[in-house]
Amino acid sequence: MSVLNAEIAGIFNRYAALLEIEGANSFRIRAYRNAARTVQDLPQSLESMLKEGEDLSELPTIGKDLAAKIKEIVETGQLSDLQKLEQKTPGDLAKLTALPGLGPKRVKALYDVLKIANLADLQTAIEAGKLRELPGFGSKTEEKILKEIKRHLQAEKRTNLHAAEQVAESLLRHLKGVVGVKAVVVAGSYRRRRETVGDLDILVTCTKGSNVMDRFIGYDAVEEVISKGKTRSTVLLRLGLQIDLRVVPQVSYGAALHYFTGSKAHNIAVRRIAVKRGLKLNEYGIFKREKRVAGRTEEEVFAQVDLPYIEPELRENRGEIEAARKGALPRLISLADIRGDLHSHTKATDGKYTIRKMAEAARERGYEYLAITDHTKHVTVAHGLDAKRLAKQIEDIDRLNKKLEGIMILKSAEVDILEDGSLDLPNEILKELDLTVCSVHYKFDLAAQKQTARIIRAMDNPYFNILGHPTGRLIGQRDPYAINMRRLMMAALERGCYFEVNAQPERLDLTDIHCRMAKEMGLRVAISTDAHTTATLDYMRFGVGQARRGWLEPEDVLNTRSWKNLKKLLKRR
Ligand code: DGT
Ligand code: CA
Ligand code: CA
Ligand code: ZN
Repeated sequence: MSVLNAEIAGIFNRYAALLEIEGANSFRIRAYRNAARTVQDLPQSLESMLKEGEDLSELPTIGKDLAAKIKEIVETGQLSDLQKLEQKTPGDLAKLTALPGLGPKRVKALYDVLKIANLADLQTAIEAGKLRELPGFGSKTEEKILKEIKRHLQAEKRTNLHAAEQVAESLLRHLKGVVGVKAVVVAGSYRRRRETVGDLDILVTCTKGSNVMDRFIGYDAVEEVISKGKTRSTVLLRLGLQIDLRVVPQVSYGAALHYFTGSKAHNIAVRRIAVKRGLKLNEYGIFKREKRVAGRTEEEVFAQVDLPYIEPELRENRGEIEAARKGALPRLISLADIRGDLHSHTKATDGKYTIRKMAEAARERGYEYLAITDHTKHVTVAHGLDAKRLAKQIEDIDRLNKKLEGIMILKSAEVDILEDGSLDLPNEILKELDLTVCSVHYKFDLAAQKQTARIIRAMDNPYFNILGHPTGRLIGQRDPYAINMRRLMMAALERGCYFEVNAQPERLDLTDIHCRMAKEMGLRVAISTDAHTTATLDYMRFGVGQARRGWLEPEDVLNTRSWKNLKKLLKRR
């Protein structure tokens, strides 16, 4: 059995949803949701941890009972408790509870009265105007739900980059051991670091007679073999993700890698240049009449059309070819440029580890500093800090900083922006901090003008430094709240405030497009993980990926600087 962490998390989430419909105890429901989150965030596969004999009940939020359930899933591919519950629950009710505005109680009512058991039933009922006849459902609710259904159906077809990464790494390990295989690489949108992928495109070079195709379709997360050939096969995984594998000859490796990395728009633009020069370009190489003149490496291919190497993240036909021609490509930021993390949580609120543990983990990553940004009191679900608890945390950090070597802990907080644009804690305590990250966590549905004014008002506070997850979106789950981005960025520039690129793989907020907009306006950003555990400090790679897609250079990013230099930039005018 080869079971991916994403599958285990999916099973736990599904179980939690069904428990909720059943009306189970909320503590139990939350335990499964928390466990799903832990599993999803783990850097290592649970399967391999079990193989190495690790005690899973030592992981945060995983007790003995859940550890046993994980073991069962890894060994059998399923959870018998979930199967039992599924038999008791009609249709696809679990999925329906995931729609905003439809809690488990309402889903149950819809089933009991209208026999709505899945998304399609629900859509039909809304289109027939049946929902509004029920108590508690109006035409506004109908409209909102319909929009969510459509988004849901679309989002389902794409897979989050983080889940795709877990699949890719596990599959690459599976293929690398095969006799005769020389290179295995993931191309497509995955290589371009898009936030979600439609499918994975894997490229292989190997010696004649290698059984790589048999090995590929034999990967045990495969649910269905869609096609199998000598040079191309396609499978569908249980997770719902499709994978294409192509075998190409060594002489074509670079051309194929360029072709299958895309994007399609970039490929078409490059091919147009080739055609103008009387060359033919395809996945096998660049040809002059019938003779192959390049193909072994991507550099060779670019050189034939007089272009320097263009990084995959830039290949969206958004001006990269013109920039390359002029020698004006950005020198993209990379993970190695990052010198610290400016957003992290601890046990004091909804994080899982102590300040010391988080700081040590940051030091292990070669960082110079880590900002501790626990929630403030308005976020009651996270047990947010009031001024008194924050004052105590500040003292703790001062003391720890004297003891710990090789890492500087920055005193900070993720300060809630209240509805009227004031900050959740008084300035008397904010002024004791090294910096603040200020975020919107409620009242997402204000009109754009109001939401923008609310945040600008918050920036008027002299202790506002960085706007956390600026749009509040959750990929495939929650739309960004309405704001006037250009006005907000302008307001930040005028006041000496900055924006965050939140690196949580389900946030990636700012998006690539907004990173580019910030750069063009001269607004610098912080790339921050918002880590709630030590391991998720590694989410930095997702933020850096997004920033690279937004053409950002080290200079554009605050946390490529030493604390000494960063401190100067944070000083408000
Ligand atoms: P995805 O899977 O929707 O996230 O996006 P991609 O970019 O991975 O697209 P995919 O998997 O359909 O195709 C992989 C690459 O193959 C794509 O980025 C560029 C190349 N490609 C696909 N179709 C065409 C085409 O019609 N013309 C050209 N020039 N290239 C194509
Ligand atoms: Ca793809
Ligand atoms: Ca594909
Ligand atoms: Zn937040």
